[in-house]
Amino acid sequence: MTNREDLLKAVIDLDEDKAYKLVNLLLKEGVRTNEVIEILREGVEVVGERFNKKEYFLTELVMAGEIFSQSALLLKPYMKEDVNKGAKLETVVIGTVEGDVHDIGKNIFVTLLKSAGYNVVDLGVDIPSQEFVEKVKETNAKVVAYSGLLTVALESMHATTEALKAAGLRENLKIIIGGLPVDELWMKKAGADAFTDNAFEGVKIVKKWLGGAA
Ligand code: B12
Repeated sequence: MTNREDLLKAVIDLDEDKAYKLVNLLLKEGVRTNEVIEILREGVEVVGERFNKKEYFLTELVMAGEIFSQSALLLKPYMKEDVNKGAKLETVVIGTVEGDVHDIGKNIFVTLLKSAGYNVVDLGVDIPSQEFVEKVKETNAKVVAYSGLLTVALESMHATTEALKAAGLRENLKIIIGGLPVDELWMKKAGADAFTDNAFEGVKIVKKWLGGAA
């Protein structure tokens, strides 16, 4: 088995120590953070499928989340090398929308945006629409980003955009949504301008909007 396959297996088997060793090994071998994240994601996706089939339970979901979060910390120093600096220090407001507490993917996107030189205001998880509105107003942000992994997050994303519209803030604002289930339909229903399930792609989109080296 290659180290990549070993890592995938370690995540699926929830073998924490082995997973961290392999992440470090791959990084030392020069494998890009993007690729390591994709392997980890594939692993937690299998964990999610097993959870659906009732082969794994909430404890295993928590474990999978922990493995991903800790691995993301190992990746952090390498991410800086994998994104180019943005030209301007514009502000991006981000949060996981109301009803959803998944934040591992959001945190990866936040790290990448910061590495690219943006000023990121991370509201956290389970954020009511009004909190997004207040922060956008306060910071004069040109981009707002919603993260969400649960089906119910779509309703919250829609509500947040409606609240931004009601506050008269939508016109000069770009909205990007991200998370495992997002697609074009979600983007339309959420009233957003862009979507992606890849944090690196997300940074490229933000750069296109705000300026900065591609
Ligand atoms: C870990 C995990 C948890 C952890 C979360 C820990 C944490 N701090 O985030 C815990 C245990 C808390 C949890 C709880 C629950 N979970 Co959960 N969880 C997962 C799991 C296994 C992995 C998610 C993950 O972190 N993936 C890795 C990250 C890196 O991927 P990602 O989020 O997609 O992020 C990438 C991109 O999407 C992107 N990105 C993410 N956000 C954003 C935002 C922007 C703007 C951009 C540009 C990019 C971007 O960047 C990342 C890197 O590219 C998934 C299974 C799966 N297939 O994903 C289930 C899953 C999401 N959970 C699920 C469920 C059902 C739940 C619970 C309801 C379980 C329960 N019975 O209590 C609760 C809900 C709690 C709540 N209110 O939110 C379901 C959702 C089903 C659905 N359709 O709604 C899933 C799909 C599992 C399944 N197959 O059933 N969960």
